[in-house]
Amino acid sequence: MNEMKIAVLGSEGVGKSALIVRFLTRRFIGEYASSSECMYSKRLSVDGRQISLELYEPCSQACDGKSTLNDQIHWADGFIVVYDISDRSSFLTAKATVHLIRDLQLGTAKRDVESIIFLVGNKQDLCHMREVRHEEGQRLAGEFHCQFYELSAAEHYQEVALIFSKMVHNASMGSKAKERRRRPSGSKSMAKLINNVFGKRRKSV
Ligand SMILES: Nc1nc2c(ncn2[C@@H]2O[C@H](COP(=O)(O)OP(=O)(O)OP(=O)(O)O)[C@@H](O)[C@H]2O)c(=O)[nH]1
Ligand SMILES: [Mg+2]
Repeated sequence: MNEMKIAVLGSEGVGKSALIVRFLTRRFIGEYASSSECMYSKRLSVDGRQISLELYEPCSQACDGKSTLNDQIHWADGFIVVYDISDRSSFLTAKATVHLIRDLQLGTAKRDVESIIFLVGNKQDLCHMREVRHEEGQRLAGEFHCQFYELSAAEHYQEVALIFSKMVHNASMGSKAKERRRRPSGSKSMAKLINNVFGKRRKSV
């Protein structure tokens, strides 16, 4: 069984949990507790191979510390960097994150990092409140040679599923020679996930 580790990064409230849970359950669930980091596990079959997939979402507050982000970058096989198209500051955070991933990955391994970083502009349904133009996302992705998607976790299940399966495919093609680090936290049980989903109410967008 191959192991695969994907980190879903981005500033607070951009929809990281929404995207992950949409992929895992097909459902859009609007509210999540965000006080702790989360690890989600799923087994799936890709190109005829069994893969044990781990999706990691750091606590967004802790994400500010560069050393923590460094750990996540060394741990993961692939990165989904999310911003909210209606929040320019989240785009700037995404830019800094992509920058750091490229720097660290290029510094530690000579493998092709382009296919394992996806830049994702979420909340496309809020286009009437848009602060980041589609072309800006495209340009940033072009600059860093990563893949760019714009979508809505709330409205587009197919696109969300496509992104995750593409990432799993791309990351599984990459070299597995990278030394494994300990994962940042333990796996999240379904009970904890459900707790997270229903445990805390937050203002809807
Ligand atoms: N309109 C709209 N709202 C969304 C979308 N995706 C997420 N949201 C909302 O944005 C808010 C934050 O979503 P989360 O999934 O908790 O975001 P997060 O990035 O996990 O946030 P933290 O864990 O707090 O860092 C919630 O109120 C979601 O309902 C989307 O595609 N469209
Ligand atoms: Mg979250």
